[in-house]
Amino acid sequence: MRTVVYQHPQALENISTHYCPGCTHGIAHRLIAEVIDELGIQEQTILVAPVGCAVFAYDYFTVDGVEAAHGRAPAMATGIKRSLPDRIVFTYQGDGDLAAIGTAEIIHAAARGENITTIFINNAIYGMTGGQMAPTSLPDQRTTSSPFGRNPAIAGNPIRMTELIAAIEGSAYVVRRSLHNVREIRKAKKAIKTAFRVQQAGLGFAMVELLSACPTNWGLSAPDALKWVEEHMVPYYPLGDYKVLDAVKALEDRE
Ligand SMILES: Cc1ncc(C[n+]2csc(CCOP(=O)(O)OP(=O)(O)O)c2C)c(N)n1
Ligand code: SF4
Repeated sequence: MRTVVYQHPQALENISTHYCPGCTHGIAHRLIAEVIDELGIQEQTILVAPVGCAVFAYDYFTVDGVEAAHGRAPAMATGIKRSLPDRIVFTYQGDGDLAAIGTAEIIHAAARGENITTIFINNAIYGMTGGQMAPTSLPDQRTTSSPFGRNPAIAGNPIRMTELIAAIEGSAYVVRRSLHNVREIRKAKKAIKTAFRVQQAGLGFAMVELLSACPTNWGLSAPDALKWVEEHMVPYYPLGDYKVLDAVKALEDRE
């Protein structure tokens, strides 16, 4: 008898990505694709891609996809979902995209309780444009635009988007997970699945933040970057469930 231990997800193209070695965008893509396969929603899913390193995400998923201008993904997803309510619509956004130029879009999509799913990749830096400080960069974090470390007195404090969105009345499911080890990756997949199921059940806005690594712009090896996530990001951005409506809990209980 043959036991299948590895299979390429159908919802992901079987090609190499342009991401740097050790970048966790690839892990996030794989988890989303596995969830799409398991839920059997490949034909009805539409991805709204961001700017940033994931700008070509639509090249990797074998689902329909569109590209939004910087930060506008939740607005575009809103329009698509309202005109095609039978589709499963998700945005995939970095912290520069979601927490800088797109702050207004994500807050108002949550406030309206849009029935869309957002996967928020927080790597504490602008990856694509050369490693500048992002709203999520940690105090004292060195970036190309804060070479002496982020000084909150000058640059302001990092924004904890998950806590912010969870406080908004329209959101239904808002959680933070991490991709720095296998145990956390498994938890992340479960949360992504719940976030898609929330949309299937019509329960409203769902967001999963994933603490992620950018070894290239952090100037670290791939293993050290994962350690940096665990040792520096997790304490500042605690993992956990920040908003789970009772109706969502009922969904999880049925699983
Ligand atoms: C309207 C607009 N402003 C600025 C840019 C430049 N830009 C492209 S990607 C990016 C940063 C993206 O960082 P993030 O969203 O954190 O994603 P990452 O690259 O880290 O995955 C910026 C500032 C742009 N493309 N469009
Ligand atoms: S620059 Fe950073 S976020 Fe972008 S692909 Fe490379 S490691 Fe990933």
